[in-house]
Amino acid sequence: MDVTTAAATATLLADAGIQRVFGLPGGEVLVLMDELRKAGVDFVLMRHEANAGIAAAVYGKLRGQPGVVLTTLGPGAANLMLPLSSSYLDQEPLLAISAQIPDDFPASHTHQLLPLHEVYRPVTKYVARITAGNVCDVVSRALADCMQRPLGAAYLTLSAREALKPVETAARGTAAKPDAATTSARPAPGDARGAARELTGRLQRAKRPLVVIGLGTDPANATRIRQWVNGWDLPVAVTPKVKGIVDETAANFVGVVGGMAADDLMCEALAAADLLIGFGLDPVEIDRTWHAELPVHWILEASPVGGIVPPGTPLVDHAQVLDALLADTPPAAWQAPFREFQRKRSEKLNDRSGASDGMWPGDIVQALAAALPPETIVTTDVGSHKYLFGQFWPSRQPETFWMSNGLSGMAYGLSAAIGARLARPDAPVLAAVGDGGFSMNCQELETAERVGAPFVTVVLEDCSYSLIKLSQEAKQLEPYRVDFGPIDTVKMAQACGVEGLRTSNPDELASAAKRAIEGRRSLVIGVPVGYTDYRRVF
Ligand SMILES: Cc1ncc(C[n+]2csc(CCOP(=O)(O)OP(=O)(O)O)c2C)c(N)n1
Repeated sequence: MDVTTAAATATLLADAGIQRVFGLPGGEVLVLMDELRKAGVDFVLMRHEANAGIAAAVYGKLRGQPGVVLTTLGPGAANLMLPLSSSYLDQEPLLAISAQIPDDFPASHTHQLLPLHEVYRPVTKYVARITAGNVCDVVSRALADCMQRPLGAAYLTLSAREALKPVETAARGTAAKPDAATTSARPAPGDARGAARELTGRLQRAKRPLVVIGLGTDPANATRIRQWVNGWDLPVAVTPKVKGIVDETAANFVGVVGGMAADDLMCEALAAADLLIGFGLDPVEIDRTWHAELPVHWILEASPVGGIVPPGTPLVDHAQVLDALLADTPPAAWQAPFREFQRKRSEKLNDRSGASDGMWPGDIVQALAAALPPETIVTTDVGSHKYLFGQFWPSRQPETFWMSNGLSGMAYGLSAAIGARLARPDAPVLAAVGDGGFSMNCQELETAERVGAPFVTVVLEDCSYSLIKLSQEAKQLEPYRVDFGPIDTVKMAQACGVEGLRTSNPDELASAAKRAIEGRRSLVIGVPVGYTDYRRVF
């Protein structure tokens, strides 16, 4: 019996271990959607394609495979720019598939016709048209490319007409199944032992070394990294996207670098180091230029996003380097050289002088961190609250903290929480979002309920795009068009079928969040905050 191109696409995805595709359909993708259903791949129906793409990417990264998002042509496909850009800059593997106008339509047919391949090529690793003649190769290659480090995106189109065509015999079963575990293996031509030896030599001479771990680090190496930095008592910092790769409550943890709260302090700490070790450090996360101005000893296993490898830096396998280091004894003993920075960092959370009437930002983080289990997955949106949580949420386990940082795109937090909850059905999930970001996609709370992905959302309410308001102030500009009126968070939650409450009491916040997480229920908690309080925490 003839296999259609849509059926072959669905089977290839199912065979690659894809269990869910996220999206929002149009008439032109219904056949592929139906084939996915028949192949046992669930369709997670969302309320905006951008949200579906973000949820898919986080879901995929947590499962060690590409997330898949499916949209219609024209407007649905156009809504993919945000998640594809996010996947590109934040290394979250995402395969986007949309419909497209068939090639053999008359040239005068311009309805919903966009140059999608040309638009998405610069932010993806692979773009192709699925046809009856190439379906196996194209789908397999797209899945594999997403998982090559640096992880990223691929974009495929399938027209409704092509979807129905029988697969050409030559195209059947020609492609090997992509295996996420092997495709994500890095090419590591460099000399790992040599790199470890050189690093040990530099550490022997250093008085104030600081290991800075970044996005180009595979969480699979977390155990080795912890053994190394803890066993050698090395001061360690992380960028936001790898929060949790080391235990942030440990004595050797210096802080989060890369534009979060207390960034001036972190930059001072970086400048005070006499050996900066950029372990998988990727400048895509850093909004200043210290990575280019300070001498960094890079330990990279793949090129950073953007492909610029610092001159003279060999690419080496991190696991091999770490194994070689662990086979050695510490070359020196360091006397907590960043103690003063660590003290000042934690003081920031508790300096309430001149605090507003809102809940003190430090209390929000500390109350929730004390109440929720260490395996809680935290997602944030983008804004002042992201800087707060990015710096001060004490991540304790790998892959438990998710934010948009390379792109820094608002409306990430709730979508990421849905993806995380579906990927890790047993993990508690907390989304911390601003009231601006919340109003961009709070309708996905209904999605979360419908697809069985409950999580707790804390909305920091200050009726403003506060990060931008603070930036206006810093530039000594007049306050202008950065405030908005309140939208009742509690009613919004209830309108989506989710329980909501508002509190100004940290204990009530913590116990409500805890109860909801223990009861595996969704809950939205509105917390009034004063935007001026962020000034002190930053
Ligand atoms: C899609 C998108 N639009 C605009 C911005 C610019 N921007 C960054 S933070 C921010 C304010 C976010 O406000 P809110 O969600 O209320 O969070 P808060 O800063 O108040 O914590 C804006 C508009 C962005 N990063 N992403």
